[in-house]
This record gives sequence, structure tokens and C-alpha cells, in this order.
Amino acid sequence: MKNPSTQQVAQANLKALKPYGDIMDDGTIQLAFTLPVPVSPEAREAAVQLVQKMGFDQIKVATVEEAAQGFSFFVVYGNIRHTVDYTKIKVLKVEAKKRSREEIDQIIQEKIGRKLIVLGACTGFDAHTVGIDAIINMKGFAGDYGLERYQWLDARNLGSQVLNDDLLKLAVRENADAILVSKVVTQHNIHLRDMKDLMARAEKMGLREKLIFVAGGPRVTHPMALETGFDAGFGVGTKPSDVASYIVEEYLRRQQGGNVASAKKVVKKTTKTTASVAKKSGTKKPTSKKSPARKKARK
Ligand code: B12
Repeated sequence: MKNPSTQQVAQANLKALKPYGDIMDDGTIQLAFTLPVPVSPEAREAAVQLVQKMGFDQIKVATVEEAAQGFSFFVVYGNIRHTVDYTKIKVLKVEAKKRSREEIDQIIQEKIGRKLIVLGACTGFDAHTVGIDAIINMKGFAGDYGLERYQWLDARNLGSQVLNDDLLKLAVRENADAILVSKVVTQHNIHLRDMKDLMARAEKMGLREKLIFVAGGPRVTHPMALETGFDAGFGVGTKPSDVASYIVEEYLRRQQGGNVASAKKVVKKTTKTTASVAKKSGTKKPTSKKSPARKKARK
């Protein structure tokens, strides 16, 4: 028998997906913005016209408040005309089976037989420690224990404002398996510059293939991390077990003869943003895959 509560629920049209307000396909969206003019009927009309120009119908101004003297704050509802074809969406994402801490510990114990050494830091002048703490520190994040809690990971949190060079030298000294980099500040694309710089140095030191490079932060995405030469990127809401699942899977993949394939594929498609950043900052592009450093790393 069909569940009566689901019988009446309309199906989403995945070929022409629209936001859901209170009935399927109504396309209702809530917008909030401030106009730098005092609250007045003219300000209200200006808000409506702006929202119309954005492609909305059935516009309802729910709130107009004075945000400060001479500034009007609006909350507006409107129904969007545009749709997207959900069936055609393809996203480049970290491919790793999500595993529990217990499963991960067991895999490392049985298949690797030693603790994997993981070094994490917030690099450059970035002083935001909370993200890397959430991933590494024992207590973890959102009910998910941090990497320090894993019996078969030797995870060390180096804190913030760690220089790329120091991080890589420490990785060599400690024979690390993975490096976790947190980037929070993105002003003037400093995160991209620092990430590219780290990878250029790693390449030069022959470490590119020896270590697993993982980046994270509120504005870090997996494709962006790949473009900068990292192996994987994690954004908002990442849990420690997402990262541990990836590290162990990537380690085993390489142990079975896999190379740094994912990164190479996307680096080829480097976007204008990252390419221009490298050019402007004078950051060296990671050297070609036939570089002496890479050959050395393979030996
Ligand atoms: C707390 C805070 C600070 C504190 C940091 C204290 C500390 N010990 O960390 C202090 C006051 C020092 C600070 C300073 C500054 N801050 Co501040 N700060 C924040 C704030 C409010 C919260 C950040 C935070 O803790 N988030 C919580 C954590 C858990 O989230 P998260 O970092 O996203 O981490 C998650 C994921 O991203 C991911 N993740 C993160 N790192 C990593 C790493 C890896 C390897 C992986 C796998 C995953 C991962 O996993 C985490 C858990 O899911 C944000 C605004 C905001 N609400 O986000 C501004 C914010 C980040 N700060 C900002 C700015 C501008 C600054 C200053 C430059 C301000 C100034 N002019 O001085 C300075 C910079 C100082 C410096 N040298 O870096 C801006 C950054 C803008 C930008 N995009 O560049 C923000 C966004 C505020 C804003 N809206 O303007 N800040």
C-alpha cells in the first residue's frame, strides 16, 4: 500500500527545476537587500523594479525597515521564471566512500599496518584556526570526532600563520603522509596564491607525489583545489570523517599504483582566475609532469 502522506506530493520536474516556496514549481525565492535611500514609497518602488529586472514575477515586499539613516532594508518575495536542467548537472567532487572512524582505523591497521602521519595548518598570514581545529582537534565538529581521536592516524595541528616552507620542511622531517591546509581569508585571492605557492614548492622539493595534499576552508571547493595543484578540496560543513575517509582511500589508491591523476586532469583546464592570479603574483606554476622533481618522486 502506498504511503498516503506521500501520495499527494507532486514530483519535482528535474528537467526544469525551480525553487519550492509552498507549492511545487512556484519558483518562490526570498531576497534581502539594502538600498542607500531613505524608506519611502519611491524606495519601495525602486526595490520592486530591481527585483523585476532580476527575472521575478509576483513580487511581494514583505519588509521595509530603516537599516540606518538614509538606508532602507528590504525583504522581498518573488517567483523566478528561470529553471535549470538538473539531469544535466555534473559536479567535480571528492570521490571517496564515506566511512566511520572505526572503519577507517580498521582499514589502516589491516592494510597499512602503521599510523598515517597527517600535518595540518592554516597557512600564510591567515590566523583563522577554528576550521583546522574542527578537523583535527580531538573534540571534532558537529558530533564527528577530530582526526586526533583516530587510533591509526598521527594527526598534528600546527595552528595558524604557518609558512609554506616550514610546513613542507616539517613534512619531510616527520615523514608525513598527508598535509592539510586551511585557507579562510580570500581577500585579493591570497588563498589561491598561497595554495599555488605551496604546490610549486612541493614540486620543487620532489614531494608532490609522496604526500596527499588537502585544502579546506569556507570558500575552498574541490575544483578550485585541483586547479591550484592540490589533490582535494573541502568546503563549508566538512566533517573530520569526510577528510579521513578521503585520506585513507587516496593512500591505498596510490599504494596500488595510482598516480596523482585527478589533479593533473583539471590543472589542464586552469581557469582565467587562477591563471591570472599566478601571473600577477609571480607565483611559479607547478612544473610539468616530466620535471626532474616528479621523476625523482616516482623512483
Ligand atoms: C572567528 C573569526 C576571526 C577570528 C579568528 C580566531 C581564530 N582563532 O580562528 C579573528 C578575530 C582573529 C579574525 C581575524 C580576522 N578576520 Co575573521 N572571521 C572570523 C569568523 C567570524 C568566523 C570564522 C570561523 O571560525 N568559522 C567557523 C569554522 C568552523 O568554519 P570554517 O573555517 O569554514 O571551517 C569549516 C570548513 O570550511 C572546513 N575547513 C576549514 N579549514 C579546513 C582545512 C581542511 C584541510 C579541511 C579538509 C577542511 C577545512 O571544515 C570546517 C568545519 O566544517 C568569520 C566570519 C564567519 N562567520 O565565517 C570571519 C572572517 C573569516 N574574517 C574575515 C576577516 C577579513 C578577518 C581579518 C582580515 C579582519 C581584519 N581586518 O583584521 C582578520 C584576519 C587576521 C588574519 N591574519 O588572518 C573575513 C574574511 C573575508 C575574506 N573572504 O577574505 C570573514 C569572512 C568576516 C567577513 N565577513 O568579513 N577573524
